Amino acid sequence: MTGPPLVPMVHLIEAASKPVVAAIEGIALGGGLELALSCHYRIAHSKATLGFPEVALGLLPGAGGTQRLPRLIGVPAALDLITTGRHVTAAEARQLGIVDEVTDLNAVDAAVKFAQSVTGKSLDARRISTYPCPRPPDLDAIFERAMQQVRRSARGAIAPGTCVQAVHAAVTLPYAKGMERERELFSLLFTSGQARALQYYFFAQRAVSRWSTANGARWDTSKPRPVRKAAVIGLGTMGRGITVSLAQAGFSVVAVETQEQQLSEAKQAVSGMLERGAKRRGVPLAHDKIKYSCSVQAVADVDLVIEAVFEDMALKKTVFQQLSAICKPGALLCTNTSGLDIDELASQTQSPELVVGMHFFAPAHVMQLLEVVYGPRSSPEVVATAMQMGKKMGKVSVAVGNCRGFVGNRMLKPYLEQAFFLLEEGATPEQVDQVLEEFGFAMGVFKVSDLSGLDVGWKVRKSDGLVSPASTGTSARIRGGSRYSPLGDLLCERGRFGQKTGRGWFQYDKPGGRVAKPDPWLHGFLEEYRAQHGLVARRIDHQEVLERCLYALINEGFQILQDGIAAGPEDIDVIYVLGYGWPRHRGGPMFYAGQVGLDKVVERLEHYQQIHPDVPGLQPCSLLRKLAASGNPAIHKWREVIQKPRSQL
Ligand code: ZOZ
Ligand code: NAD
Repeated sequence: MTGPPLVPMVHLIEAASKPVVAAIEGIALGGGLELALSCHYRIAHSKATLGFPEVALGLLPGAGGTQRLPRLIGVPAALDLITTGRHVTAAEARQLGIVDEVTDLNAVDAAVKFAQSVTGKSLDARRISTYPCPRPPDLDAIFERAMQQVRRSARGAIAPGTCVQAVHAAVTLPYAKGMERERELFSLLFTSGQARALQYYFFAQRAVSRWSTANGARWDTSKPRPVRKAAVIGLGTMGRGITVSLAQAGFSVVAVETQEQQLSEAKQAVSGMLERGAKRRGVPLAHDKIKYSCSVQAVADVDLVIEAVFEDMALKKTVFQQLSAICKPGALLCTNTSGLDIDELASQTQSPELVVGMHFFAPAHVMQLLEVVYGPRSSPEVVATAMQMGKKMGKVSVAVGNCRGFVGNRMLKPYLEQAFFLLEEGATPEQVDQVLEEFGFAMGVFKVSDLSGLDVGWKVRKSDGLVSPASTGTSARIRGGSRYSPLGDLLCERGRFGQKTGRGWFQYDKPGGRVAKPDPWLHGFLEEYRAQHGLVARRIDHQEVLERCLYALINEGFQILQDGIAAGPEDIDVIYVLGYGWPRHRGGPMFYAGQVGLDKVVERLEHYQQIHPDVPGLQPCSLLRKLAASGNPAIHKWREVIQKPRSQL
């Protein structure tokens, strides 16, 4: 590995005896900016964008960028740009000193004119590699802070910290030595699995926008309908965030609750979110976009409704019947259900082709994912409209088929189930979460459960007939012949719904609090539970926690592919990275499985299944076995092996 071929070119340009002026139009990201920094002058069009996004692909600017940029704009600004990959406008680039001039006219013409004006002037002071790197007095503190910052946000990704080391070399070493260090560090990143995972993920996220559905609708043939006014029904955990996302995207919103008290609490929460959004992220304040109402009649003239009432099929059916009667003809009726049958809801309406799932993720104003769930009767243009709405709200929309839990929550079920079983066998929520967070998840599964609300899953289990508080002995932990853990149900029976009640798997300082603290009450409760069920706690190592939780989730992912619910492994990976905080530098669960080795995943699942024969989720599914047996092919070859049900028609 000798580094990118751009290196000799940038050195030749910089060494030229004639002035070289970079004319920057459009985007100068990565290699483009490397090239521009090797020039003696830089002129940018006012609409140009500049930056070093390499860190997001698991790399660093490897053609001298880490050595030149701090020499040009100073260490703190260079660290910021290189470690975040942030893009800057031409105006900011001018302010930082990256470009010499900004023009609203043709940048090439301006650069030629500029070159003529500097002809004959010495270039000695224009070769950035010859500049001494500025050394502010608090240099050590700057690097210490930068390292702390990247450690806090990187969640195990190595590129940001390596970028800091490369910039450090610019300050501590002469240019030539610094370039050697940059090359070494680049090579380290290039050969790490993380760069491959991040590059795979980069293309996966683009691939999901070219969606297609099992009944033949496609991104390039289905035209979205115009939507100006939307409504949200139910302003709880999810409805509030959905309202904020819609208003911030410029839609007029009618927000509906059942009673004045809930409405006024929701209004206060929504206003807070809008104000923090404006303050922290510069999003325009959008209070005036929202009208609040306690009457569902207020949605009569909207183009699209998103229902976000309790996860209760009977209630949702009533709401859909009402909406079908009240809404104007052609209005889209969407549900934010976590996993109920979209088609059953569609059947309550006069126009089932207008019904589609718009499944947001908690916290809904922050998480970047939207699962668009198409039922067998959802029309192509309705799917296209929901997909486009997600995009307008700044989210990545992924089209998925209709089944229990769709893609994300269907995989979450066996993952959460393993986490419950681990508690029964001796683990604590903080231990399980620590292992998952060390792996790189933004939050462990128990913290996520507290954030979402334990009552959401409880309502579903109750309606499925799984919750039977009276049963004791082994039957309390068996349902339909399979192992079942009632732990979540027992917590809900005690009013522990998570963050919203201030108690769940963890304790919080108040209802609505966000800082999770271990709860001694829960430890005592788990001990009592184990004693009552004759379970003996054992020490469970990190590897077992990780393998059981992740491989059960991954196995379900393969089953989903086999069933044709997700179009491809990329869709699943994007859903997990953007919807559930899966570490991007591990590519997503399906990519990760390929990196571990599909045969190894099968072998470990079989191992755990032998120990827990009453857990069907540990039985490797046939697609996973088939792929493992065909020699662990690269992920882009999986489609050749996947036999989708539609291809058998
Ligand atoms: O930690 C980041 C994250 O991504 N966590 C993972 C969240 C996740 O996995 N969500 C998916 C839940 S599952 C789901 O939604 C599907 C479903 O159908 C569930 C059905 C029930 C199933 C239950 C079983 C599990 C997160 C983005 C949360 C925070 O990241 P940062 O710490 O970098 O963010 P900040 O501090 O910059 O804050 C950004 C905004 O997020 C708010 N926030 C942070 N922590 C929170 C939270 N909101 C609620 N609870 C928390 N614990 C924070 O307040 C800020 O918003 P604003 O409005 O204050 O600006
Ligand atoms: P929640 O209990 O926090 O809020 C539900 C709200 O709906 C309550 O404020 C309630 O007063 C209101 N409501 C009930 N009936 C109503 C009616 N007829 N008209 C208007 N409002 C009504 O629930 P939530 O967690 O926000 O979940 C809402 C929906 O979103 C559920 O279907 C859930 O499965 C789904 N979902 C939840 C999450 C999550 O993480 N909590 C994530 C994605 C999807």
